[in-house]
Amino acid sequence: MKVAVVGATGMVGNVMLKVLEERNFPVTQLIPVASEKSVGKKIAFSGKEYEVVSLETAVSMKPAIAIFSAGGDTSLNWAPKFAEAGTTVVDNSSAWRMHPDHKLVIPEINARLLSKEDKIIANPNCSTIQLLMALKPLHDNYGIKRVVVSTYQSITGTGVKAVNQLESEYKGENAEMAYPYPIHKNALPHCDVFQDNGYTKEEMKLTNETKKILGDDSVKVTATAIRIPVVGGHSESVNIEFERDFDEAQVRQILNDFPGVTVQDNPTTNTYPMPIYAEGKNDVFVGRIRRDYSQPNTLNMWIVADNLRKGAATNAVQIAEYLKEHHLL
Ligand code: 2RA
Repeated sequence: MKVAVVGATGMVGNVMLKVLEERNFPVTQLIPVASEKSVGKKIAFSGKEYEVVSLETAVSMKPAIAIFSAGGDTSLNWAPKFAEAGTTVVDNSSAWRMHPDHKLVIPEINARLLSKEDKIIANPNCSTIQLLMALKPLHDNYGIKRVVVSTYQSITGTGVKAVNQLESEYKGENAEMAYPYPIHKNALPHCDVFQDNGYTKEEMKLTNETKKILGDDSVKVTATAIRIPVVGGHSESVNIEFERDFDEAQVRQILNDFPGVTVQDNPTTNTYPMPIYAEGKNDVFVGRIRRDYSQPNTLNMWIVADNLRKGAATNAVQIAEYLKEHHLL
């Protein structure tokens, strides 16, 4: 199968290539795509070398699938061109996520909605994916009324410039700033841009995407997204109010039984999810599961995942796997 990776030289693009290889996705020809300045660069993939090509060239090569991680503008302009040429696009940008005609997919949750007619499919935001992997099985069992989530996000979500800023600040060197302030020894309550309502785009993605993926506008979500000097993955402190009461042991069982979720939860052995453990893994890790005694039917938990993997590349590749396995290409 001819597969294009648009943004192949970027941080997420690199992980997409790694995940495609790891999962033996049946790539007969890779089409690495990047900006003009990278055209001609060589990319090693599955024991072969491929040359980076331009977007125009990639469209003309008619890949079966094009997995995008190249920013919203590129997706808005080029996903339709690939789709018109018969390519199915899986897009990791925010461009199509809330578009009413396009599906927002986490395979373990709603891949069954996909059809051959879906030519541009949206990959949710990284912090949304890991949150929903835990929320969905609990929503099905207990009905979620309201979610309060605080995220503690890896600088890899911002990109290479942020990683370089932290490294420079750590060494006491001048840094090209990815953030308005130092990130070393700091925590920034500022992920993406502020909106008129006082929330950042990142926080509103958690609110809006959660409702779309659950298919339930009645679920209330409020979020605070924080950037911290960590590289392994995003962490989330989540408080969930349910319609119905729950049993904590049953909650653990429901979560552990959900594909792609691993419960790590034993305070007596200091067992709980951490970014240094989640890094490089594809599962979503849940721990610190405990009743919120301040109000009925309410639960606290801690969710950690590698934001470049399940939060981006792995989820996108899993969508591609579902499309192939269900003959939807
Ligand atoms: C972030 N979720 O972490 C956003 C984009 N990857 O910055």
